[in-house]
Amino acid sequence: MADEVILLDFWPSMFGMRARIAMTEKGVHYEYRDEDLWDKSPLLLKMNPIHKKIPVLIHNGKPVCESLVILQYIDEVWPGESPLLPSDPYQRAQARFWSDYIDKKVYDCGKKIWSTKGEELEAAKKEYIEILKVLESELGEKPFFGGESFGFVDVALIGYYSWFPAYETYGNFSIEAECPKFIAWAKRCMQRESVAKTLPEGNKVCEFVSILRKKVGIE
Ligand code: GS8
Repeated sequence: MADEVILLDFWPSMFGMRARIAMTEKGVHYEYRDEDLWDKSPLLLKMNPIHKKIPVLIHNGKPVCESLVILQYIDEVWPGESPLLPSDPYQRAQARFWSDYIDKKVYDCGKKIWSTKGEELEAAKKEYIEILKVLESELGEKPFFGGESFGFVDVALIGYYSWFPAYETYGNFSIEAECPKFIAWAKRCMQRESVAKTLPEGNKVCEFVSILRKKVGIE
């Protein structure tokens, strides 16, 4: 019997993008279901009763929650010809370390850029650039975070790139001017079909962020 794979997701989510990119890379056929996060489906509440968040991957009826856990699961179930995680235990540990760094730093700081004003916004922009500079130094001269090929950390990080136009619009700054190496890496990732097909248009994300700003009362 063929695998049944369903992804509960929400189109602007950089967490959901991780699962979409990984499954496209692996050629996994899945059913995409866009959730209304302000009116969550009974299926989402049933499949992720702990956090009630997307993304949730439902594989033959069984849920897997948390995007980095989903990413590792996809890599283990469908290793294919090019696994996302390296085989060397030390390199694997490094990939997990940097994905964890991304989760702890990048999302929250990005959120501050579109949801604050004045001094708080200025501090958030400064911190965001510092975080990207740390990532740039980890990337070094390599084309991708794991080395020569597109891998785990690239998948974990690239979704944020689709939010950059929104950060730049509402933060009134240029990320490319500050972090050209980071942008060069992002453009390299965008050459992959899996990434280009998955990331939403920057102006669509800007429109969505404008709605979020109204919701949090900043616009
Ligand atoms: C984060 C998922 C998340 O924040 C992961 O999967 O990596 N650590 C988790 N999902 C958000 C949408 S994207 O910002 C979500 O589902 N929010 C709904 C809510 O908080 O009610």
